[in-house]
Amino acid sequence: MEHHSEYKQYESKHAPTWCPGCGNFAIWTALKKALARLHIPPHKVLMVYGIGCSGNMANTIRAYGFHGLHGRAVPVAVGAKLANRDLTVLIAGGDGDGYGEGLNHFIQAIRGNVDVTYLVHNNSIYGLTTGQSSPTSRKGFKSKSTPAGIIETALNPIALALAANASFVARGFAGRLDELVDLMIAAIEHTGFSFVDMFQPCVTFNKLDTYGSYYDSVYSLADMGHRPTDRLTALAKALEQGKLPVGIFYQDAARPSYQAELPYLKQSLMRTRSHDRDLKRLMREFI
Ligand SMILES: Cc1ncc(C[n+]2csc(CCOP(=O)(O)OP(=O)(O)O)c2C)c(N)n1
Ligand code: SF4
Ligand SMILES: [Mg+2]
Repeated sequence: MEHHSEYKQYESKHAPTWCPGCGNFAIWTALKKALARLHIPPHKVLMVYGIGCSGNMANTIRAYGFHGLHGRAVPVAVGAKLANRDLTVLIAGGDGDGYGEGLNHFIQAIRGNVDVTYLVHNNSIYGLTTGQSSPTSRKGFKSKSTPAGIIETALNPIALALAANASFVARGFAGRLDELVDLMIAAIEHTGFSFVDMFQPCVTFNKLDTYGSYYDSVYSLADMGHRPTDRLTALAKALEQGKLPVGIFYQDAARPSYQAELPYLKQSLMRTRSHDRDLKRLMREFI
């Protein structure tokens, strides 16, 4: 159990602007609980946000933050981690941001196994732009952009991550808060690229993937005795039809992270070598 004052230290003075009942509230709470339980102080945390309702968490978490371009949160986070490995770097983005516009970055980050944690608020819709189909919308889903139903089949991000050989693959659900906190903790503690897809009901624009539909189909992998050490078993779970397993699908704790394999970074922090450069002009561009 986290200490209340530790939890509160991640709260900014800005309240979220999400619709009442949005699954993002639970993810926001879970994130603060996970950081508090890990005792990571705010000045050691960098949150990198995608663009979307998910990314609008940006000013509601008290930590370092970078609200980047749509689909480009992952490479920003990777760059920041390589520059300063002392930071705990987390990415919060949407399914459109990460599995649509930014999909290639996702796969390349998996290949590199850079030590960042990627949290995807998967509501199977473009929420911020008021309800267009996303890469995880179910086939036939009707939305503003697909009034006759989407023709494309839905992407399976868990299977994709496993096929690309991600070293940590998990899925949570905003309706199961305690489990989500545990998954976030395990992901942050994992050395290497850790990926958590999170079912996040969008109560305003997605009337198909609701709390009710998830409660009907979600079950815990751990309760079923799943051991997350075998990639093929994990893939079979990811491809299961009908029911939706949540928990850790797969973890390879032995695989070295990108940083560990780069002699240049082993010597000293990249940021400590930039003192002799004039960074003021660069800073002015971003502030
Ligand atoms: C390059 C680019 N393309 C499109 C947009 C418009 N846009 C902003 S948010 C968004 C979709 C967000 O959907 P998702 O990533 O699923 O986040 P959600 O709002 O559902 O949390 C789009 C298409 C943009 N800002 N930049
Ligand atoms: S539009 Fe959907 S995802 Fe965005 S805040 Fe509202 S309920 Fe949440
Ligand atoms: Mg979305």
